[in-house]
Amino acid sequence: MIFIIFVETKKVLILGIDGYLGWALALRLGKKGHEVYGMDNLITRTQAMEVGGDSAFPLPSVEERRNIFKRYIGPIDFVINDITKPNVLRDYINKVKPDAIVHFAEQRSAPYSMIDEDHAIYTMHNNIEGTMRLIYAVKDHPEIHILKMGTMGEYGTPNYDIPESPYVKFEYKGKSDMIPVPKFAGSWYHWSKVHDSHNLLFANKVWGITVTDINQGPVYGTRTTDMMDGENVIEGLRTRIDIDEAWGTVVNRNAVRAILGLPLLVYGKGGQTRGFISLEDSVNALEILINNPPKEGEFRVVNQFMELYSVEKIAMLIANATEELFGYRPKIHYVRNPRVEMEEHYYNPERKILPSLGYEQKRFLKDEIYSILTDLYQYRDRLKNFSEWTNVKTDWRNGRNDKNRF
Ligand code: USQ
Repeated sequence: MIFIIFVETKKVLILGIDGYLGWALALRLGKKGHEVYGMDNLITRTQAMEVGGDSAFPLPSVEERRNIFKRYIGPIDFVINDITKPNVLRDYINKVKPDAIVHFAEQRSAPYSMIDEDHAIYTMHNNIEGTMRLIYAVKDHPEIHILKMGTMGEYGTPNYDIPESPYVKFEYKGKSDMIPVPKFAGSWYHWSKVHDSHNLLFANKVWGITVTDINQGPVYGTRTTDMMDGENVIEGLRTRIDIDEAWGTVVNRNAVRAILGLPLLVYGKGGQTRGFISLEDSVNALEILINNPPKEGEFRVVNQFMELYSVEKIAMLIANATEELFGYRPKIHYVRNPRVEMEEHYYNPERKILPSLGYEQKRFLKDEIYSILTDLYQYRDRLKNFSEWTNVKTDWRNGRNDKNRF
């Protein structure tokens, strides 16, 4: 007997389509026959350069991206615009009438938000305002499913199991009530996402908008299956990969340091534990959440991560793989932690929703690190230009620029 699985195709609007996750998700959705619409103000391209970085792989222009997408994947509408501007989003949503909107269009770097007062205020303004524009654009449209990319860092590292729900029971002096899950973020960036989550929760309560609030851990990886032609990556389909101190996350950035023969950086004791997820698994999870929306008017919280690792363990995995692939072993430097965070702590977030939707992890960090190192190695001459900017630059405690920074 032959079973045919029918997946309804949808119109999906990706805000932040030019980014690491946005582009990778666009490829996936396009490949699966969904109609892909995207908007981006391209600011990450400029902001990465502001701090001495750039994508590890050269990034095609928007025009080139549109063309290569059409050639390999299918039709796409990729609009350059800023969602924080009045009416931009409302007008585009009214034109496209999407089934789902995935919101990545935010300043996504914790260090960038901690550089100084101006960067902190920019982060708050940009992130909160963009989400508020989205909320007002869809307030009368509960039929549109909003998937908001938040972060596991909204919770901080509490000494209790992190629930996967908007509310939790709170007891005080013999009385109890359901309150929003307490959060204690670790940077202005992470706090901006907490404020976003609260604003969305309030809009859900008042107007019944339909939301999946995704709390994702740090993402790693240089490719997804949608960028591949057999064993080879189609270079023009690659997504941006940041590797500098502000925009590169701990796995990708230390992988570049390994390629360049620099010591891997572990902040403080290195016991900081996070819920990591590969780019491939992130895209798979988002696809499942889009295909399985919550009920109209529901606010669904999803903790999106696959494996818990300490940053020390990650450095060891990278050192081992580098030695195996290239015959030298990078040193591991334990540097004074530039952040204010716990370096040893309990960490046990709940994760039920994705498994309940049939989600299965496809990539594991201990294996994926080999493809990351192999991909980056091809670009080592380009990466040498950014080596200085992979060093520690931003110190949470002084809250201003390193004097040699710019
Ligand atoms: N760390 C090191 N060495 C480094 C860089 C970082 O030990 O060279 C440590 C940090 O102290 C931190 C952990 O690694 O404890 C993670 O840092 P990160 O730079 O990989 O990630 P983070 O700044 O927390 O932010 C990243 C993304 C952000 C996303 C977040 C998910 O930039 O957009 O929201 O991961 S989470 O960490 O769960 O909040």
